[in-house]
Amino acid sequence: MKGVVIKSTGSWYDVNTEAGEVLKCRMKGIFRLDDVKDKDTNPVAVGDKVSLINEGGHDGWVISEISLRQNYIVRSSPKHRGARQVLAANIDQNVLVVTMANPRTSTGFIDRFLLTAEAYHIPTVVVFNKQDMLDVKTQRKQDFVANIYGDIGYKTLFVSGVKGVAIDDLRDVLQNKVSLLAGHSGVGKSTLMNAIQPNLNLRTNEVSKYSGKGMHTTTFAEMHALDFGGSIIDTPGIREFGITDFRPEEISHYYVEMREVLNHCKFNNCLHENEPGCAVKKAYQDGKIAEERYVNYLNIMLDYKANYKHWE
Ligand SMILES: Nc1nc2c(ncn2[C@@H]2O[C@H](COP(=O)(O)OP(=O)(O)OP(=O)(O)O)[C@@H](O)[C@H]2O)c(=O)[nH]1
Ligand SMILES: [Mg+2]
Ligand SMILES: [Zn+2]
Repeated sequence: MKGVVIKSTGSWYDVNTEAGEVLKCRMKGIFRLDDVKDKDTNPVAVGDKVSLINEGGHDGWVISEISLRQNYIVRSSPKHRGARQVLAANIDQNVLVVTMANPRTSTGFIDRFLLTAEAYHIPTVVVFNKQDMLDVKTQRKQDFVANIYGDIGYKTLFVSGVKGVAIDDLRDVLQNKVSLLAGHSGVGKSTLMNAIQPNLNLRTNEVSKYSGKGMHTTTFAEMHALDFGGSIIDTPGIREFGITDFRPEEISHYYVEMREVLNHCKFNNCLHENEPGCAVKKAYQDGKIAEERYVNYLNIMLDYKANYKHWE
């Protein structure tokens, strides 16, 4: 029997089989894909294609094999420093949900997410939710931020899960694809899914008035089939998006607008900080790379130096 993992709670996995039935399965023994690393906290992720065998009885379904992944996206584990957690596997696109207020998503977070997605060759659509909540100042901020990403080729959408704004546009983006829905807790991921398909009835929760942050309502990633074709993976809110797998000199390759110019740097190991003859820094000074993007890049580099001393 073959199927796709649609939910993983640690010890049990829900697998949607080719026969269209959802089976509760266990993992037996320790076997791993080649691209599953020791530092992974979860050997099987939502979206993994698996084979099942029945070892007898109602609870007897066991995952016997994991198919090679077409791709996957990871974040650093919120619990174990240095460990990584696979958010989902075999995805066609990311839908990154952001909000400019309540809670506020920073461009630093967006950039870290996008560069990880680029590294794994997964296209990302940036969805600005809560359009009904914007005051003049936040609207201006949103225009500014959305332009940065639109200018370098990312598709952007402006929606409201609560007021039903542009939900049809979102459906168009999702149709017939496997999409990963990601973003901070409280940005409205589950609310948007309910707007797209009300029979999903996912649990949502208010943003804390005290901290201005979400309540981490969704606790496990789960894949849901869409009536109009495709499927979508709701995920728990991501607090931070640490970058786990890259070397510092790789980072600029995953910044789409830097990738175009970095071959012209004088030194081929240029980190685009203060090296002479740096084409990236020149592009920034000439206004061809947005200041926010470049400053976030420098901050990512500083982060590396503070946390990943072992790379030298
Ligand atoms: N005003 C407004 N509120 C929204 C909108 N979308 C979601 N919300 C509210 O934002 C809060 C958080 O929504 P959720 O859907 O639970 O957020 P989430 O991203 O799934 O959060 P986690 O599951 O914790 O990661 C809820 O109170 C929603 O009603 C919107 O478009 N406008
Ligand atoms: Mg949720
Ligand atoms: Zn350079």
